[in-house]
Amino acid sequence: MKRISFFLATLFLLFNNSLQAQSDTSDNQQRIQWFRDAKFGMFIHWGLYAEAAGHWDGKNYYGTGEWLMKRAKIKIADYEKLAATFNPNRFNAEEWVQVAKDAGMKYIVITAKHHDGFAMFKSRASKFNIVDATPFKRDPLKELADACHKAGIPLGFYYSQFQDWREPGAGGNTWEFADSKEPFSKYFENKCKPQVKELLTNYGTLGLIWFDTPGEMTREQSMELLALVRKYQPQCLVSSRVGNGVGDYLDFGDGEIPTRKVDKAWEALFTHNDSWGYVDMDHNWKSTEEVVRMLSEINGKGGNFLLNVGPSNDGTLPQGSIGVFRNAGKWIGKNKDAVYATSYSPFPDLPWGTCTSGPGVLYFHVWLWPQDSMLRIPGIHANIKNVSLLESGESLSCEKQGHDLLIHLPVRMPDPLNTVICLTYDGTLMTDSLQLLSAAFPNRLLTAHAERTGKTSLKLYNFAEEFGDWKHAEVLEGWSNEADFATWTFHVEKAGDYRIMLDYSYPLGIPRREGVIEVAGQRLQFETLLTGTRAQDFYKHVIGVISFPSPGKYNLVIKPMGQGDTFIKLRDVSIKRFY
Ligand code: FHN
Repeated sequence: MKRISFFLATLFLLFNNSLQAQSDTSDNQQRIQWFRDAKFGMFIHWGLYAEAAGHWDGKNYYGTGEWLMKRAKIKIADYEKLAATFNPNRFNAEEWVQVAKDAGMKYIVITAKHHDGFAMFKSRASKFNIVDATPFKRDPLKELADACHKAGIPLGFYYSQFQDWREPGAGGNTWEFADSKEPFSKYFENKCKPQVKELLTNYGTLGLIWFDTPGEMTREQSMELLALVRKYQPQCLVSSRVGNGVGDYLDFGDGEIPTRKVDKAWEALFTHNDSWGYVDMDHNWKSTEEVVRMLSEINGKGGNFLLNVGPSNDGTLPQGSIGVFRNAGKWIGKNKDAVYATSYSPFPDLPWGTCTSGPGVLYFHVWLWPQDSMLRIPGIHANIKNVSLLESGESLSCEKQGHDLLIHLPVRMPDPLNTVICLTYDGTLMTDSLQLLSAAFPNRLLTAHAERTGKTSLKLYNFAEEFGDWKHAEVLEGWSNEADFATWTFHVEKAGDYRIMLDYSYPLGIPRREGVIEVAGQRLQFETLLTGTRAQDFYKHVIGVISFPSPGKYNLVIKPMGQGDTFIKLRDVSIKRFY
């Protein structure tokens, strides 16, 4: 049975690559290739909101800073007073570009105009811009464009094409223009398109335009913006947030990493703390370890990691970001072959880290080091030439065990952030599509990988206490009786006892339900715990221990017992060897 799955997996891989090549061809591979190879970019949210830094009228606004005007319902006449004191005279474009280069970031995207309508560039379409309305009087986007061109780093401009809280016809200002009858077309023709044209014609060659929150725009309007970009800068990419399925590459939700492999070029984007714009109270920085592992996880799924920094009102980057970015860059510098111009992993989810790939080469990114120093590569079939530590080049011995490969590792983990192992091979690579249930590490059965039966459905929930720190959960729901269930199929590495935990939400106020997990001829019954009132109130419920009598392939089924109206909203299934 396993042999057949190899064949199917290989067919999938070849077909998938042909799809990828086809989608690249239709996307004009030459135009998109630099983006596919870049893997890591710097997002910069910088605007008038940095002057407020999360404070307004004696009140502190926690969460994302660039939404201050909306969250505090600040009138336009009051908000624009910020411009009178906005003077970021410590701004140095070359310093910023150097921080990006030292971080290993291969492109930069900066906010030219965010939802507040303030242009961070000289604009004839609106006097509410940094040159005409502030004592700074310089055009920072021009200085940044010159620095990027000098450094050979593609520059992109973020433009909020639907929301503009100064414009009655644009989206977003519900506190001053709630009754406005002004058509969107007035803003679209008089400000949006003229400013996009200014960005396309006054700042030299651009790598991309990063449109955002398309709102109620029509497909025709999204296409008009694409046409504008193509007219003035045919090589310039357009992000999918131009709206209506238009664009050269996919941007996922804020803070979202897809659970499935994605064919088109795509980007995952994250704040570095919990805010896109500068908030002087927000010091919740992601660590170098988190940044490095997120980069590898995203690259292992074939995407780019766009990591944000929010400069302050004096024009400097927060020290909390500079240090982490620099250290992440040091790791990348030692492992660049495993990062840039790689493709996604040919394996199902790996319990100890992830994998990136290239022609004839696999890079295993390992951050959970096996206690027995044996790294199991599941379901691999290839004519292996060499296995080594990428950074030192030290060769490692390995041995086949069935369809798996066991690599003998050093006892001590060479790089605790993420140690990369390089495997080179000849000819074709075949991998098994079955996930390995590891005996050495905790295992996650992703809801997206379950086979769903009956009314069982999968839904992506997005949660944000405040914008900027969006969290996401792909949830199995819709199931209510025994005809509705979810099935996972996996390969157990070693016989033994394993503990199962379900991560789910089940609201207060409705009767508890019973459920059952069926696997290896055993049944684990459970009664739902009441987890809370909000959709994001999840709970990790340890259900029990099951025994796998031997290594091999198993199906695990989860379903409600009896009849009822609802059941759990399941976010995750964790299985760990029970010692
Ligand atoms: O509303 C914006 C937000 O302020 C920020 O710019 C993010 C970055 O992806 N985009 C929108 C929310 O998704």
